[in-house]
Amino acid sequence: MANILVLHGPNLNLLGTREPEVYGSVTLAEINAQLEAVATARGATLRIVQSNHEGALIDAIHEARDWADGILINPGALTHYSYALRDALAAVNRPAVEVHLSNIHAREPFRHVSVIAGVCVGQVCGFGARSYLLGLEALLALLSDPGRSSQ
Ligand code: CA2
Repeated sequence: MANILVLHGPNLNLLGTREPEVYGSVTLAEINAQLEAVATARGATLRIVQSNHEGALIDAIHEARDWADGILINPGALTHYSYALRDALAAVNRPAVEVHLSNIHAREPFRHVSVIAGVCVGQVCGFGARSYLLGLEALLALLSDPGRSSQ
């Protein structure tokens, strides 16, 4: 059974309450419920953390070393500049999938760069809440791949 850390970065607690034209009308609680449903169907366990604080996200990544098999992360705006978050993901040596609701490559130039992408196995963006579900499916498929070398 796979244990997955799901991380939501700054401001994602506001989902569904503001800017629905950019981020949709689904709330974070609804996204989390959908993720739990996928996890249950796949026999996986999730621990879900949302924080508006970079350090709290980094602490959760460090703690994941002790229990998690993989990490699903929407780093929010930290995506574009947090080398500290990148270093934390690299340090724990667990496969991570980066997800975004919006297509960051079709938005303002500063959002085109992810400093996180290089330490993730892949990125899913632009599919709204479905990006999270696709990202979780991809991570679970990777973890159950018999040809994958263990960490
Ligand atoms: O598209 C995404 O998932 C983002 O990670 C969302 C971040 C943004 O900074 C990234 O460039 C792309 C912003 C999250 C803020 O979420 C809000 C939700 C509702 C109202 C206001 C902000």
